[in-house]
Order: sequence, then C-alpha cells, then structure tokens
Amino acid sequence: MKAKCSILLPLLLLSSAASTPTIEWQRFIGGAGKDGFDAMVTAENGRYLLTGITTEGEDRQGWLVSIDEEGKELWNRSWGGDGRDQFRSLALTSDGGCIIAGITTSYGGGGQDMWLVKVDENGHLEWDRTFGGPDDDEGWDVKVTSDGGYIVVGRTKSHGTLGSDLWLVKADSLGRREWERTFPAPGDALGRAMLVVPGGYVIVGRIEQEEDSDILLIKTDLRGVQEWSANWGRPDRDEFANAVIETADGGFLLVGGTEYYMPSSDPLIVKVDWGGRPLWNSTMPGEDDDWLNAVLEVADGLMLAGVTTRFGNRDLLLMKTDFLGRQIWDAVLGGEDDDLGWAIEQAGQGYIVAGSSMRGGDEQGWLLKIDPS
Ligand SMILES: [Ca+2]
Ligand SMILES: [Ca+2]
Ligand SMILES: [Ca+2]
Ligand SMILES: [Ca+2]
Repeated sequence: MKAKCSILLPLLLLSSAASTPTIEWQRFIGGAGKDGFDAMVTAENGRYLLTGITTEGEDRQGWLVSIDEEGKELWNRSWGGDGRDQFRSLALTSDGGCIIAGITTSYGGGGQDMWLVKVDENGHLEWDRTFGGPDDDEGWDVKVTSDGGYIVVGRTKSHGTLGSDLWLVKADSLGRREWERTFPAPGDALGRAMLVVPGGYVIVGRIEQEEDSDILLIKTDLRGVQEWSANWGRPDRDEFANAVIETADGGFLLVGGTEYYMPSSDPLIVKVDWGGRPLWNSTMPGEDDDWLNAVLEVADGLMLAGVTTRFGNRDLLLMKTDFLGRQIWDAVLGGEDDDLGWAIEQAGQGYIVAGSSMRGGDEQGWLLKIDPS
C-alpha cells in the first residue's frame, strides 16, 4: 500500500525510478488567514516575485512577495480596499518593477472589476487602474507589450453579449485604456492566459455552456482583431487549459485537464502549430482528478506542475515529460490537507514551485525548491 508522508517529512512518490528529484527546501509564507500564490516570475539578481491573495483580518487583499533564491522573504506587500481584492498574474517591467493583473470589488465600476497594478522595483505602488462596468469583470493574465504598454485578458459581463465574454484590454505605459475587445462565443467565455507574439497576441481561454467546458485558442493582431481561433473538446465532457507557452521549435503548448477518457479530469498537454492546428496531445488517464496549471520547457523536455487527488485530498502534482508530452516521472507532494501548485520557474539546475498549502486549518503561500537529481 502506498502511504503519503506528512508535509513535515516531505517525500516524493515516484512512478518511475528514472530520475530522483528531491526537495531542497520548502517555505510557508503568510498570516493567520487564507494566503496563497497564483503566479511567479523570475526577477533580476536571483530574486523571484510571487503574487496571489492574502488575508488581513477578514479582508482579502492582493499580495506581492519578493524572495531570494533560497526562498527567504525580502519584502511582502498587499493592496486593496474593504472589498475582495485578488492578484492573479504578473509580469516584469523594464524598469525593474512589475505589472499585476487581478480582480477587485473595492474600486471601479461595480461588482468585480479587472484590476491593473504597477509596482516599482522596491515593491512600492506607482499606480493602479480598474476596468469594467456595473457587472462582474475579471483580469486573469497580463503581459508587457512591445510599445511599453500592457495587455490584459480576462472576462467581462458588463460589455459584449449576454453572459460572460472573453475580454482583451490594451493599456498604455500608465495604464490608460487604449482599446478593448470582446470575442463572441457560445455560452460563457473566459480568457485564462496569453502570450505576446510577433505581430499580435495568443489567448488561451475556456468556453462554458450547459455544464460543458471546451478549450478556446485565439490569435489576434496587435489591435486585438481576431485572425483565427480554434477550440477543442467533446460536447459532454470538460476540457480546460490553464497555461500556454511558445516552444523553441515553433508553435504553442497548452496545459490543463480533460475528462475525455474518464469522468474525472486527467492531465492534458496540447501542442499546436502557429496556425492553431493541433499537432499532438498527451493525456494520462486515471481515476483521480488530476490537471496541470503550469509548464516550463527545459533542456530535455517539459516540467509541469498541477494538482492530483491521488491520495484523496488535493496535492501538488509534479511531472516531467519528453518534448512530446510522454511522461518520464511524476511525483506527488503535500500533507494531509489541500496543497496546490500554480507556478513553476527554473532555479539553477532545479525548479521553484509556488502555490498554497493548508496546514492545521491555515492556508499559506507555499514554495518548494526541487532539485532534479
Ligand atoms: Ca480587500
Ligand atoms: Ca464591474
Ligand atoms: Ca467539452
Ligand atoms: Ca495563512
């Protein structure tokens, strides 16, 4: 019988002995309430910036934490008003600071609004902007554009058609809106992640209608005008993608989950070419509820981070595959309660994974340094 070790005695459970990754260190960051990391970027001088949510009393705030390569906290900031404030993604800016996208109900046009926050290299707020109308609007991913501005993807209920539309907002270097687009789709749609590519943007999103979810991929020009779109999924099962990267050999890689083979979610990797045509996909069918949240292309394949319910509760799923998505090893990390992995970055020869971990009823931001061998 397989046993899972407590988080105090971290253990990697490997499906194959081909490689032996180990935990070099792990850190738990946060206060007494709910804390967690949703995104991470590699900054200068061996630093990493992490963003997510923290709780002050009963109040949810957007959270930004700077750590060094040993996971030591350098500084820790939070922003927001009396409402629910949350950061979802961030990108480095050329001035050494960062741009953050998220959601706020504290400011803006009513309900939830897309929230764009600019922070300098020392973690001080330079400006923030909200976008949205009286209904719920969300920011999910942000990137820096070649003209020094920002592009944010998410969803809007205030604009577009009835229900929720995939929403793209272009802002200048001071966060002032230049244009915005919605993309008609059946049912509700959401923009989850995006890439800036030569001549435009690639957006990975989700279409939801009548309890079915499919993956949506859209390519636009620099003005946000759609050039092509593609979607995947079978009508009666959920498919979704949480991250997209551009691969060294050209084309894009999407990772997420699929219920194609099973009533539960399985890890899904989809490779598409520059025109959005699928080249291959890889799933790892199983009875547990498993999916992927983050992917890194490394020298000898793909490093993936996600979630598995292999041991009942939610645990961090780490997976290494070759360049065609064929599994080399996987590992499950976590304790007796829910542990989630949302971001992965290269750190020397190893990796840092960021997410959240529930320990003794307290959810904390969670960082792990993984040594590959
Ligand atoms: Ca708040
Ligand atoms: Ca709103
Ligand atoms: Ca589907
Ligand atoms: Ca906490």
